[in-house]
Amino acid sequence: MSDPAPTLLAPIRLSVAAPAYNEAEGIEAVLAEWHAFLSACDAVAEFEIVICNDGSRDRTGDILDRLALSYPQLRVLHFKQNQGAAAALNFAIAATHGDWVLLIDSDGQFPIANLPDMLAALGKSRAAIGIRQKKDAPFAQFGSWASGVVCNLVHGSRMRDFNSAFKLVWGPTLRKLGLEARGMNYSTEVTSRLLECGITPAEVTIEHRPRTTGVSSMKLVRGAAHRLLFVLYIALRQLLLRLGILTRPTP
Ligand SMILES: Nc1nc2c(ncn2[C@@H]2O[C@H](COP(=O)(O)OP(=O)(O)OP(=O)(O)O)[C@@H](O)[C@H]2O)c(=O)[nH]1
Ligand SMILES: [Mg+2]
Repeated sequence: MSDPAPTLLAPIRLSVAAPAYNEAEGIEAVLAEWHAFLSACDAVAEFEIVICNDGSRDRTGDILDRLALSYPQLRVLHFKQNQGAAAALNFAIAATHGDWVLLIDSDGQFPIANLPDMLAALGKSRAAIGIRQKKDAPFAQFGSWASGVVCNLVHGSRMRDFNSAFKLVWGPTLRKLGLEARGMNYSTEVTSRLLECGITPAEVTIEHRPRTTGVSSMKLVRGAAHRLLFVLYIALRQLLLRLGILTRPTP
């Protein structure tokens, strides 16, 4: 049986889940921003922040461990070796307990002040996606646009930002999705899996800042190749689901 539908009448119990890789330069300010905002947010009854340090080579892990001493709501998980953003995010998601989980990057590009707009947009849906004002390099923008077009086509959906990493998802559903991606395709995968379960995420335009700290470790050519293969996998998966060769997951 599927979980009972969520209601949003009262302040929520929220988990924030994020991957972090070599974010030493900005992570302290980002955590301070999240903590201050969530502590003061009327829509949030209680919160936890679960961050997985993805085998960072800089001081990200040490800084997070130190911050956990001052922020009781912060839980830090560590990978000894770098496993990729999706693996780190999945590990963080599995450790969450909240009724709602906010997926967010830890480089400060998504202001957490977008949360009330996400909550307002939810309506009766179990998920909301933040539509970014794209400021990426043209090549990355094209890759994101093209993969969004193909994913919408195979799902028969019309998501305006299929690959946005900023999402608010009903916790029991998210924790059951059984995500498989390891690298940078996690945002595409979460949207795809939600649609597979019959959940059409609400969408709302959000503020999205350019990266101001740390260094992007995105590998353009390898990233593009992985994205292409991943989108092909999603297309094949949808075909197998339609043919009844795979079992359709329940929300
Ligand atoms: N690039 C990268 N990011 C990782 C990894 N593991 C965890 N992350 C985190 O995943 C999130 C997204 O990575 P970003 O490099 O910011 O990806 P992006 O936002 O698409 O690219 P930028 O615009 O360059 O920031 C960040 O919070 C990273 O700290 C990893 O192995 N590589
Ligand atoms: Mg980023």
